[in-house]
Amino acid sequence: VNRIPLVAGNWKMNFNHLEATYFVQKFAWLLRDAHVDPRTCEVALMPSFTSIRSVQVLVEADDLPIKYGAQSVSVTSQGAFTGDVSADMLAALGCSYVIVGHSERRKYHPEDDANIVDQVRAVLAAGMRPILCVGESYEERKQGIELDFAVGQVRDVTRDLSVEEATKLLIAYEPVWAIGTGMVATPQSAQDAAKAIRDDIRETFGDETATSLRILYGGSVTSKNASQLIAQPDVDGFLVGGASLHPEELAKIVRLV
Ligand code: G2H
Repeated sequence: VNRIPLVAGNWKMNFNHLEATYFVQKFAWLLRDAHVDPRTCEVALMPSFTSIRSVQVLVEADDLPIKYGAQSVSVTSQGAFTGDVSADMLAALGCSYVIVGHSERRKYHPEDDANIVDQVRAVLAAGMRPILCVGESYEERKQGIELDFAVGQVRDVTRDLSVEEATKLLIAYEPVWAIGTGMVATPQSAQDAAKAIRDDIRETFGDETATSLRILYGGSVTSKNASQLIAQPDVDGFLVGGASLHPEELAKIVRLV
């Protein structure tokens, strides 16, 4: 199976454009020092909207092996939508990825399944790739229905996609109880969820789409737990939150992948 792993730093609402610049300069140096090869591990940063341009300028100036993207996107393409940012605007900045349906967006914004499907479509139409986030809360895990829940979330969003669209998708399995808590999922439960998701995608979209689908794990990933998680056959990389705010720590995780 030839799935190039992806380590994506989800900065959430951290770093203004000057801090982002400082981070990228330091991080790029660390990647170079570690001889990170983008053909064997892809690296991406997901800054706030206000910092994307700063990241782009540095990446393009030095042809850095760093991709970047956004943490959310408007479902409409343009017009009277005060405060929104369109997929075309992000694509024009050279974004490769957009996180869609992160649990923090589902919680603090009116992002329901219909909105998330529309975001996925908007991202694809603009030529970028969505990273769809799913994952159960502590309640569902207690009831033992975590796999059905995560698979159900994937289904709710993917059911109307074509095979071509589904093939461009990435999925991040992020159990809500593990987000920012220091309580990382065990390698086995990350594997179980990733496998359940891949099996379900296989059923709906066929073997080729399922085999090429990259499934990331997210939730309290650090350089201490990354090795065991990435050793799982269906875990193809990470969406890293807190640990991605420290260039040395993020570079360490990249080196382990
Ligand atoms: C989960 C993750 C990044 P953290 O939200 O998306 O954050 O690593 O801080 O748990």
